[in-house]
Amino acid sequence: MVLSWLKQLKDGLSKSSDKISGGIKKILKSKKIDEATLFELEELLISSDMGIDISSKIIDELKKSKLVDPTPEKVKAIIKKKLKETLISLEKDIKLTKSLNVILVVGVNGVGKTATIGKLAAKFLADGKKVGMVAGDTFRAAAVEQLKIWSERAKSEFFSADESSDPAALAYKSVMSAKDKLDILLIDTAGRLHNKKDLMDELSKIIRVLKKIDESIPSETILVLDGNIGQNSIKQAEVFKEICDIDSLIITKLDGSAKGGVLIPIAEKLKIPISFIGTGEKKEDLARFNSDDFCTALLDID
Ligand SMILES: Nc1nc2c(ncn2[C@@H]2O[C@H](COP(=O)(O)OP(=O)(O)OP(=O)(O)O)[C@@H](O)[C@H]2O)c(=O)[nH]1
Ligand SMILES: [Mg+2]
Repeated sequence: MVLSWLKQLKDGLSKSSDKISGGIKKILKSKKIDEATLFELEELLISSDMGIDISSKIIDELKKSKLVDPTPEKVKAIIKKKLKETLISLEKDIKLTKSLNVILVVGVNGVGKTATIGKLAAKFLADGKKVGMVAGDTFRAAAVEQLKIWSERAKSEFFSADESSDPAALAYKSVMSAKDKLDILLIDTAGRLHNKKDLMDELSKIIRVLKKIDESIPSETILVLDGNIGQNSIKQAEVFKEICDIDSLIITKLDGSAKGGVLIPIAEKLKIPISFIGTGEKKEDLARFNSDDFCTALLDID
């Protein structure tokens, strides 16, 4: 079980790990660590988008280590140790401490909010929870249908707007009817451009209305970011941070790029931890963010 789960994460991150692992092997052909190899290693780390700060810390550590006979395994072990020191503080579990846990999922268009909700629901269901989904993207009929399909897959309750097309009203009604019935309610929201004021105002309204039921709702707000966008995500996130208290990030589509290191500078700059990462389109392709597993997969360590 544990092995297959790690293999799945490794497969999901294989574009990044092929690049890093293949690069390390090539650089270490000279079997020594000198200024030139250190320079190449630093370039390689930076090219995975993990950021200059952490890359230079790793290089300092490699210099200090004065490795005799530097094999890729030994070098990867040093990189992992240094990476983990940073990543461990970015781990975060979604809290499920309430009788009804309302999870609001936000982010710009197309980052993977709806798919991530489907994947989360499948995980919670496997843990024996009663789950509901709210189609808070009330403008697009296709969006409602897309979430409905995920809810059928994950055998979850489904809430969508009838006569009212106001997402805040739908969110309110859904929470009221899920009380005493469900453990978790996942609220999907319309993808919004972070520079469109009216849509951002609508999101504020959803939050305001939820807080009227109980100040502690939503119990978790998750910002979904597309790992392919790289550090531009930071700009998006800053706008969302102004209107919601973001509890954790979910970084998706890490399977699609060789720059899987990008979550490090994103989470560090934003000072928001990471709960899950998305590594594919299937319902299984969502992994709890664990620094040890992530480093093992990113560096392709046995
Ligand atoms: N490869 C890959 N694709 C993903 C991942 N997560 C989501 N996708 C795909 O990305 C596309 C957009 O996902 P959605 O879930 O519709 O994104 P959204 O944020 O809800 O989009 P809007 O509702 O338009 O704002 C879909 O084709 C998903 O299958 C991932 O981790 N990896
Ligand atoms: Mg959507």
